[in-house]
Amino acid sequence: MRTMAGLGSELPSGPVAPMLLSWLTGLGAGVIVLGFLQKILYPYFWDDFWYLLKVVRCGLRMEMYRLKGELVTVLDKFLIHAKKQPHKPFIIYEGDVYTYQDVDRSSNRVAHVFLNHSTLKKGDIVALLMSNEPDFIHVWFGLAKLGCVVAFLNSNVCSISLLHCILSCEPKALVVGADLLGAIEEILPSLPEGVSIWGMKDSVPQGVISLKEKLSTASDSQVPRDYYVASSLKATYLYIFTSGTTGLPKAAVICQLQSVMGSAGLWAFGCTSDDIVYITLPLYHSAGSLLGIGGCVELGATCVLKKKFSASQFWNDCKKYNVTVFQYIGELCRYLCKQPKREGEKDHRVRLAIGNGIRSDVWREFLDRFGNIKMCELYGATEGNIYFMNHTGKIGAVGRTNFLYKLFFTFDLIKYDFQKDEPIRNEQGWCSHVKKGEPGLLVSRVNAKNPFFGYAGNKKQTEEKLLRDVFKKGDVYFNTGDIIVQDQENFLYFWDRTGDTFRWKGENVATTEVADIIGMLDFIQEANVYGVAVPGHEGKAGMASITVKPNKSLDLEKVYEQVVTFLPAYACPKFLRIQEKMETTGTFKLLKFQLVEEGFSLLKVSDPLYFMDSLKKAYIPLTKEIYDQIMLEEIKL
Ligand SMILES: *[C@@H]1O[C@H](CO)[C@@H](O)[C@H](O)[C@H]1NC(C)=O
Ligand SMILES: *[C@@H]1O[C@H](CO)[C@@H](O)[C@H](O)[C@H]1NC(C)=O
Ligand SMILES: *[C@@H]1O[C@H](CO)[C@@H](O)[C@H](O)[C@H]1NC(C)=O
Ligand SMILES: CC(=O)N[C@H]1CO[C@H](CO)[C@@H](O)[C@@H]1O
Repeated sequence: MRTMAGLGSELPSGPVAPMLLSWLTGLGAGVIVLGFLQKILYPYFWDDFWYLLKVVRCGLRMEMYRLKGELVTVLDKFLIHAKKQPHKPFIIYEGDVYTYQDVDRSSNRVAHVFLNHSTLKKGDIVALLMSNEPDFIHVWFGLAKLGCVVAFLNSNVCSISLLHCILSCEPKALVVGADLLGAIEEILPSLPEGVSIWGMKDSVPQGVISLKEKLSTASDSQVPRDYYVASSLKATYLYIFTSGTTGLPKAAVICQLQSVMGSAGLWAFGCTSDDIVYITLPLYHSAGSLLGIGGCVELGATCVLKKKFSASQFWNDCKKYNVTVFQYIGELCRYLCKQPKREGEKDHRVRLAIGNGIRSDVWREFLDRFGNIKMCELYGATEGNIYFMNHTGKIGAVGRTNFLYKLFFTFDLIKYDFQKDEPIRNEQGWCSHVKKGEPGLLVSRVNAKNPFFGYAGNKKQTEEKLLRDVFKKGDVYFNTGDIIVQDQENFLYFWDRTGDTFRWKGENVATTEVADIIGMLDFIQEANVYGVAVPGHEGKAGMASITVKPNKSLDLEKVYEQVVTFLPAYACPKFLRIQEKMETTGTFKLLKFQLVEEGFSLLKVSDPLYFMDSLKKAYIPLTKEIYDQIMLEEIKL
């Protein structure tokens, strides 16, 4: 999920005073220069100025932590609020109110259970598989109180992919929500013996310990601070799974710095402790957890948590709980716009929405229909070291930059070869900048100020996200994999994603993962997976182009069964294309560019095409009739 968790950017290093000084002189000089130019050249001066001031304030706060050698983490902030405002609602879930004190005590209980009945200690990793519910936060904070690193598992992921995720982060324990115990039964025998498994239910399958039962007798007293005190901003805090650019999901390392910076997001957009924030996005992504929950903790605000987004209940919930802020992804706004019109749609207290991926047309329609809500787009990758916020109010833009911003975040847009799917290098081997208005690959310099912490236990994939020797020998850049355009006024627009992932329903789909699953079928020669644009949908729908082994025949039923069994719903290909032969590049990479261009168009593709019919639960031939219905947005994908 792209969020602003990548906000963790200025990690100060080197002598403090010169750094502070350079920031301040930089800012001071900038102010004077801009003052002159403002009226003619710089209409966004004040917007930029206030925004930068906040960035500077955040930077100074980090600097203070470093100076004093004492870090106030998100957990520390939570404990401060729990003491100061114990009776203030922190979480509202299905009508029940959990105050700051309630959550504090419940998380103490979790901590005590593990102290009492396990050998978990500071630095141990615990995987958490849970839907959005208060227990997610109780367990997360409870384990944080023991200094454990919690790895959030995507609750849509199942069977072998889930097993892979769990194994890849080498946890000492796995905690599973009541509603997800069924999902792990199948993989229980494959889990290593050293992993203890805890279920949030009274009756649990064999081999699982009932956390719920133990909680009922656990103490709710405070855990000593020595258990969790964070040694530095670079200390690992969480693992959050992302699909990077290739292969199965990977655990991105989230350190204290990123979590503290992420929690400043709501504040940076102007939220206060009086705000009531509606979170329907999954907590296992950084948007929901770091920005949403972390943001509420930072402010001491209230969060209305929803198990799952529901378009029909959305505005009722907002009215019922006096919601003032919500978090979105582009799809969410589109679904809300598609709901039948009702009376009094502008009659609510929502004033701000924070998220990403809303398209200009939806953005306009949304404002027209639901009233004057300030939409705050932001850009960033969970594991990345760069972020943008639209702090000026330009529809469609993900953010804005200027030379001052570039003092903090050294990023560049470089020329990209879309056919070969790699950055263009000149004869000397260097990359080059694109001109304004041209799409380029967003890369961000990795150095002490903008660190990249990589993926847990995965050197190879960490290395794959990095570009080296970009402009000069020895430089290192984080490859966001996103193509961005900067216009003449320095607004930044999201253009496309490169490489081997695409986004669908707010999740990243790694094409190699899908291809591997299909490739397991014995009649498949090769599977080439990519995303295709579909009218009226955010992101790209999955398409698998396959070739069948000689003397074998294609069994569509088996393909269907295979993908729905082993892949989360959002990753199942919506379309199949059956090719005779597959073209590869000189380096045997499958060629995708042409295939993506042709999409599922009956006019351009002569190969047989199939469509996943979710009602018939089968792949059916893509007829002219179905094709037209998809183009007219009459079929829900
Ligand atoms: C430890 O476990 C026992 C038995 O379940 C329980 O009675 C006791 O209260 C627990 N201690 C703490 C500190 O939670
Ligand atoms: C919402 O605000 C109204 C008016 O201030 C108040 O009467 C009501 O109790 C509030 N509802 C909730 C759930 O806080
Ligand atoms: C496919 O079948 C034909 C005839 O039945 C046979 O000659 C050929 O060797 C087979 N090819 C493979 C790869 O099995
Ligand atoms: C933080 C911020 O100012 N965001 C702006 C992003 O763009 C929308 C477009 O209307 C503005 O309303 C927001 O104010």
